[in-house]
Amino acid sequence: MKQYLELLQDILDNGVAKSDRTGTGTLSVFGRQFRHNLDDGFPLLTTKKLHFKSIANELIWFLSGDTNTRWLKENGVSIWDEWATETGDLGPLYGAQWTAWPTRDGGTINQIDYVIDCLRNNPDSRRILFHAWNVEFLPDEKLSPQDNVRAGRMALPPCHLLYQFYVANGRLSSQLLIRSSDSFLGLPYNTASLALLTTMLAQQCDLEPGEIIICTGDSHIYSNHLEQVREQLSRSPTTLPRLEILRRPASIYDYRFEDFSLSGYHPQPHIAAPVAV
Ligand code: DHF
Ligand code: TMP
Repeated sequence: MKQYLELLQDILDNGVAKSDRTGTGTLSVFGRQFRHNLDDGFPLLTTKKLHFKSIANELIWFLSGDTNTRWLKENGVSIWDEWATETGDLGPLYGAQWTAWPTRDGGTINQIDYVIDCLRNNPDSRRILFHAWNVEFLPDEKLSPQDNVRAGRMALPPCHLLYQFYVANGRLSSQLLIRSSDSFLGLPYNTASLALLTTMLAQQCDLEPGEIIICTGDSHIYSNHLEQVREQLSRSPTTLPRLEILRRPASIYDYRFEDFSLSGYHPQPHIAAPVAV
């Protein structure tokens, strides 16, 4: 995860001060990429403690098609609370678009089923991807997340929006486009989540996990994360943990948090930072 720390340094060195929707202010660079071979361990930061349970349960929740925070809360995850209405609704964001993209005849398309079918039956395809940028439901930037949800729109437009997969030599690789990357808070989650999804899909499709590649568009550090970033950059990464999946669930939709066993995760202490809403 040296490349992640290099990206933070790159933003500090080359970032342009930009205003942003939340009024916080950022240092920002555009268009960066890093990759990680999953043979080298599970990419969960060791230079600060991350809450793996939040990452795994968020992914399970996306795959279930749920867009209400109730299940997350019941399972100890609060990372979406700030954007939800008082009833927990977030509008038709990730889970809805991944598994129930609406069609013109009133039906839905499950993009995850499509990806699994391709990986099993047409692994050389160059079209193995799913995405969440459904323009009809994007929020109006002038409204609050909650008012957008009340208007039938997403609370936030997708940040991690295009997932593409690639099979060669029996190994499954993935590439993710993140259009807007909160490099201190969001990016470590997005990286671990992509690694977990890739490992789960590989298991379901009798493949070995290969490489993950993360491409970030607006790659920023919020002005109120600078101290935290410097603290993190003063630390040295240690050995990555290993992820084992303890059983083979019947489908990609049947994973539970208890199926994941993370060993050898010995991170340095958590570094708290405020999230820009
Ligand atoms: N908005 C912004 N400005 N940045 C984000 O990263 C972000 N991410 C969203 C929704 N909106 C966002 C969803 N994902 C945290 C991490 C991921 C996330 C939302 C929030 C976060 O606050 N992480 C804390 C600990 C939180 C916990 O595990 O309970 C951290 O220190 O990593
Ligand atoms: P924006 O919609 O104005 O780009 O704001 C979204 C913010 O949330 C931005 O800082 C990026 C961040 N973010 C991530 O980095 N990763 C995520 O998974 C999510 C949901 C948001």
